[in-house]
Amino acid sequence: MSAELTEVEREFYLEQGYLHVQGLLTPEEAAAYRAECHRLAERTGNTDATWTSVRDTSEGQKPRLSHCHDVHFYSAAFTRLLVDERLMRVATGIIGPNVQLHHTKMFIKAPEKGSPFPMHQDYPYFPHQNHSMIAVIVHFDDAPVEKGCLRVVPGSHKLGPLESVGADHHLPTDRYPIEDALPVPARAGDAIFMSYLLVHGSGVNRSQEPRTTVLIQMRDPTDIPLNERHSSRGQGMMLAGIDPRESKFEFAWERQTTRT
Ligand SMILES: O=C(O)CCC(=O)C(=O)O
Repeated sequence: MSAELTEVEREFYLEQGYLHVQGLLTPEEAAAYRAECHRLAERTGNTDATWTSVRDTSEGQKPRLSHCHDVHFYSAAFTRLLVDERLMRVATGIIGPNVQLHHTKMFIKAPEKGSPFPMHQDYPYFPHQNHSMIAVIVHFDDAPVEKGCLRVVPGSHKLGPLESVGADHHLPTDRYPIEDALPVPARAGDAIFMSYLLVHGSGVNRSQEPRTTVLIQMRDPTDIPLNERHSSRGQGMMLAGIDPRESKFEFAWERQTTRT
């Protein structure tokens, strides 16, 4: 890790596997991003992303979760968010000076029945050799417990990859019930960073308000993916520093061609 984090932040992240940064964005910035998300959801229509294992639960009401993958391909506001210096201070502090985009996704948990996320690690979706991958969940409105805030198992990143079940790769619900995990309630403008090995999930949004977030997944560019299943638009874009793997640049007229 670089010296970008404070000592307290560094210790907390290393021990717990996540870091809750309060007020990373101002309330005004969060409100503007929130409006951008809701406009995007209106433009892109019904894109429910409720996990298969919870689709038919929740007291007979179908849970709802609006979703958009690769948000930075829909609005330049999100492209600016990706390289926000306050976000990159923490990302480089955890990953190192070079930070590469893996993917982004917006989630709007509907009021009253906003879908839960079963407890899981992000690891099985995009395993990497050195486990440099982290996510940050940027909150654009308040996410108290009743809104289905993020829940984590502190320190679980130290367990390494765990065996997951089902098509959506969640952890066995009897061993990892959502209710037993630590709630991390957040305010609009807060950002929660976490290792892709951290066991996490979130509950149902039972409140009258939607819960609006964007999740950004990032890695060290030298970390090697163990499979190529999870590709996204813009993957590989550098958010901080450089890609040290780059092959030497050549101007077009310097290239050797075999044509005569
Ligand atoms: O937004 C949340 O509550 C959790 C999202 C999550 O865990 C994921 O997308 O992997």
